[in-house]
Amino acid sequence: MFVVATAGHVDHGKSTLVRALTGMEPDRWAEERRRGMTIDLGFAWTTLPSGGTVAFVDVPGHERFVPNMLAGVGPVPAALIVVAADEGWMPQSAEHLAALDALGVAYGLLVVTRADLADPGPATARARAEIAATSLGAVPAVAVSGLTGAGLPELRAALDRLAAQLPAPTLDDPVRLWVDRSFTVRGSGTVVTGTLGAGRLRVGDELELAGADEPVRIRGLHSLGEARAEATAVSRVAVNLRGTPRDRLGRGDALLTPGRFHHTDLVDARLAGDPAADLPATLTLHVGSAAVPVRVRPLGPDTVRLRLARPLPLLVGDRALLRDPGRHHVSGGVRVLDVAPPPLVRRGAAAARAQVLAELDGRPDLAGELRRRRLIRSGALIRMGVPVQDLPVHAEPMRDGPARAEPVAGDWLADPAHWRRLGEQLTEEVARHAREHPLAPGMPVDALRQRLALPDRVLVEALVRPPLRIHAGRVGAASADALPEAVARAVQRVRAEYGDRPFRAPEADRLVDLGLGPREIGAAVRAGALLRLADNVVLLPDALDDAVRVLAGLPQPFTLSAARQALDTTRRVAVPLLELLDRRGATRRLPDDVRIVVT
Ligand SMILES: Nc1nc2c(ncn2[C@@H]2O[C@H](COP(=O)(O)OP(=O)(O)O)[C@@H](O)[C@H]2O)c(=O)[nH]1
Ligand SMILES: [Mg+2]
Repeated sequence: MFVVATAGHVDHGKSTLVRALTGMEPDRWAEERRRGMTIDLGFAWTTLPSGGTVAFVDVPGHERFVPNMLAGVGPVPAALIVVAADEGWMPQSAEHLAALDALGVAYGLLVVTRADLADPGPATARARAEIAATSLGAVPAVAVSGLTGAGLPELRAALDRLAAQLPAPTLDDPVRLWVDRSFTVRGSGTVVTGTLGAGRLRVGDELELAGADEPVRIRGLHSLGEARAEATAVSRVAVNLRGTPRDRLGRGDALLTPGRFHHTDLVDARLAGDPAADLPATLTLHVGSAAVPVRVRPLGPDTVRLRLARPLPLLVGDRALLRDPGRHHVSGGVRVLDVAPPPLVRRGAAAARAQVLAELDGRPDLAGELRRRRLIRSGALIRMGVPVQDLPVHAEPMRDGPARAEPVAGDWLADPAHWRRLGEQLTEEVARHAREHPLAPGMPVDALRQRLALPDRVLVEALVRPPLRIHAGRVGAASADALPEAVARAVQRVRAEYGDRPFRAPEADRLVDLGLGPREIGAAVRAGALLRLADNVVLLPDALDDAVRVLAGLPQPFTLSAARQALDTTRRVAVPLLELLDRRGATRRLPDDVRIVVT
């Protein structure tokens, strides 16, 4: 299906044209028919000569109803610009065209109506010149009469050609269905309609609705008046929602693929075209079918910060327009550059921000986002409209290596240079902590998290690299090398004196002579330099494996005394050593105080 919105001044024949093409009545309201004037959006459709379907969103032309017009064209990628031959270019011709331009609409047709009343030549020439200067560029023009039907076959053919030019919709993209109508159908409940610009909807799907805690579920789908199990972009759809009260949603709300959009009330954006120097401080932002008052804070020459009166599901790259409702004036288009911009608190922050924004163009840029945000969850980036997979990641300067889209921990993504700096900082913090607390068993992970200002413990854990290690919630050196000098020297002496008698533990006096008190022994044990069997009973750490080897050579089962002799040691060592081996499952104790080596 191909969806096209009308545009043009009131009474130029838009609704008459839609009626003539479709045989359907776009003016839905009694009041519209009584006054002969479109007030709200109308919807109609027909089959084209190619067999394809075109659906029209018919908009009001009166200046009072421009907000309704904008809700209709916002989500629609193509426009039918209607100008009456007898009246020519008029104020809302200009305002509607400015709106299409601001939204970046690139596909359209010029239809000069009421050609039975006047020569369409002058109106065509003027309109073409106006349109050529916008995002629509040079467009084909057709002269028609809604009264006589002249020109309608040519218009149908032109519509077919326009439909063929439109880019193929992206069906795998997340859904953001901007609601343009909501109503209640007896027996079915709440129904909303909109133009599905991307993605697909299926009966049974769950969707997100801003402000609703629970997802909403699709109970039924209609398109072009028929029930469907699935609707794909681009199409007009009516969605019946299960259990969602009518007053929960209306025009300007959006039904969303869950987890794919960030609701934001603060965006940084670039103004399109030649931004007016005297942009009012308060304007209305129109995007999709939504219209929200915004406060405008200029940042750079063509960049602004917008504070929205209510949050909207916006993505990087979104096009929107700013309008001054008091002056009936489209102030211009904006392109969203950042949907989660940093607060501007320090002096000079706004100027610095303007410099950052000057570099952005609204195209999602993973490496740039990582560089600016340094650390962010991939889900948060996706919700901003920055795909994390399948994106070309720009190589950073060689020494940093390429930016990586693989998480550094959990779903955290990091700027490579920042991650490397964090790693260095962590090493420094741990070293400093060790200097200040030489006998402490490393620095607590949470203290490190705070020192490095990291939002998540898993990031600290991921930054720990050998020779550092995490043990019992602390980060410290894994090897004896990092022990305080004096302790390391004492351990060396133990090694020299007992290396050839590995199961002889230094006597308590000897430990005192060596300067190995309980705290020093604790530090050496945590560093893996000594093995503690009991208070004041320590061995070198390889003793356990050696002991198992020796004991395995004994006739099984063996007694404590046999073990003591084989190991050439004393009861003081043999008893706790065998108990430790029991606990580790290397030996098993049987009745009568004999043991076997477990193989
Ligand atoms: N003679 C003539 N009248 C037309 C034509 N198209 C529309 N009209 C009349 O112009 C008036 C406004 O038309 P309408 O379609 O409501 O304009 P809209 O406000 O742009 O939707 C109506 O009285 C129509 O009958 C046309 O091609 N020829
Ligand atoms: Mg109308």
